[in-house]
Amino acid sequence: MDESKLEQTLVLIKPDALMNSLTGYILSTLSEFHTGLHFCGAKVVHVSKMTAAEHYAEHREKNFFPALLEYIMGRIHYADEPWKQRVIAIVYQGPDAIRKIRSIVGPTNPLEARMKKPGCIRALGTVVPLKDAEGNVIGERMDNLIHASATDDDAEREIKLWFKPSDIPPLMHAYPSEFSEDFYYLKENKLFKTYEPDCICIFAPGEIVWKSDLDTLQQLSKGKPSSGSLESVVAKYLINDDRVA
Ligand code: 3AN
Repeated sequence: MDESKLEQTLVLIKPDALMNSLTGYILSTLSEFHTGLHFCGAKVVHVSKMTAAEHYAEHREKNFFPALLEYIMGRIHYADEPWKQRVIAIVYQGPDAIRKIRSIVGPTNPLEARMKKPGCIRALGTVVPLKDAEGNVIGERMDNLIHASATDDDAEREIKLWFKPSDIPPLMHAYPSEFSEDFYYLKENKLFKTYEPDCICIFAPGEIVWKSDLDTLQQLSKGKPSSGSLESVVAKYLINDDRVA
């Protein structure tokens, strides 16, 4: 198959879009009829702080980072209804998937989106001032309804963060996967290969996992440096598991 046909991108329908019942509109706008792209993964996720922080790792040092985590975790739009705190994560696949979806999504800032690209999805978003304890404006929160991967590298990192290989049909896997031959457990944010009381199983022998995640855990379990972090693996294999905060 032509490799470009396999291009994949991650979309997150964020809590403000869910609260405003824009899910149907977004799904129709991104439908195969309009974009030529296919679904290859979809799930409803209660976003842990670990997943949120991994997803937005590049913004860790920014002043809007804490507000960004609260936003994607649904704590702003569903403050009093924690069971509704969720996003819809979707993988789309097809020719030019990343550019096509970014173009329909529009600029990051909803005010700019309205000016520069009327009709794009983010034109329906809003910008909220962020204030310090004294009430001084120290920045802004961009409630822009939807996330879409910006580059090939972002798409790979993000799809692997939100989806396990078994969440995606086998013929639609874009990245190498492998079967684990070992158990890997988590306890108090540390990795173990043998069972400890009160540990959580990250993955078990026979489970299909992204090869890069297996490499990461193999390296870390030997005490060696790894290109991926323990959090980036745990955040995904324990999605929707409320033992991970
Ligand atoms: P995009 O989502 O368009 O790829 P990124 O990756 O630069 O933009 O930023 C991720 C998210 O962080 C944005 N969707 C937005 O919610 C928030 N963000 C980015 N830049 C700012 C900023 N200058 N002020 C406030 N929030 C921001």
